[in-house]
Amino acid sequence: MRIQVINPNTTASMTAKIFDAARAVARPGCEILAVSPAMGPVSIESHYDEALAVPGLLQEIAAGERAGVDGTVIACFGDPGLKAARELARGPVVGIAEAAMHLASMVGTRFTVVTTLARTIGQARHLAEAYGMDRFCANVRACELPVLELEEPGSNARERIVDECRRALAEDGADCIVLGCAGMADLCAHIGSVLQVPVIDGVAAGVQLVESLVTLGLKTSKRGELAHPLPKTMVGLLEGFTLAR
Ligand code: 2AL
Repeated sequence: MRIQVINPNTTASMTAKIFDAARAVARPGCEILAVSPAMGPVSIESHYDEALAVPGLLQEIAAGERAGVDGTVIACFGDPGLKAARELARGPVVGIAEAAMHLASMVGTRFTVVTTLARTIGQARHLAEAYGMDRFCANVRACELPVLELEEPGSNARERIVDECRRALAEDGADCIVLGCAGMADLCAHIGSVLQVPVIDGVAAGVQLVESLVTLGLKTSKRGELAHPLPKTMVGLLEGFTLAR
């Protein structure tokens, strides 16, 4: 089985970290292909970033289809371009926010999402509602940590995230934690061992869910809304995205 894990931002160190997290949970015989787009923002922490990350992400989805991957994980907590990716892909496509929230709902009764900047709180709340997960979501909290600070070796990011998780347990009534950024994947085990509650990293959750779907022979439905997009001419900068008949 081959699973493509796409980091929708263009920061190579984060893609490498995501690869390590995916590899660590992949079953024997499962090959992980970790990629990031050739164009787009270096980090995704606004709606603008998210919109501009999607074209490069869809290029990687199309490349994965040509390469015949069995399934895909979109490794950014905003789950950018998820439905569009499902239209292009035959295999299952899972976003890390949907994966983490669903798994959290199965190991606890109320989770808090701990995200990077406060401006990303609205998107996490929106996704929880869209996935029907809001009734399990106690709160969404931010550490006011820019995504790329997670890539700086000397930063105090880990301590700040642990502190915010502690507040989530003390003040929100949460019994588990969902990490709100793919760049936090390497911190999951540490935070779990310090806090002694389930801590869910969406990258690991997404890989495991896609593996399960592939093992069960479940692909993206091509009947109705998620059918391949219609042939269409694209103009200007997006000319290369034209879908031929
Ligand atoms: C993310 C993420 O997972 N990747 C990225 O660039 N931004 N999430 C976030 N909450 O900022």
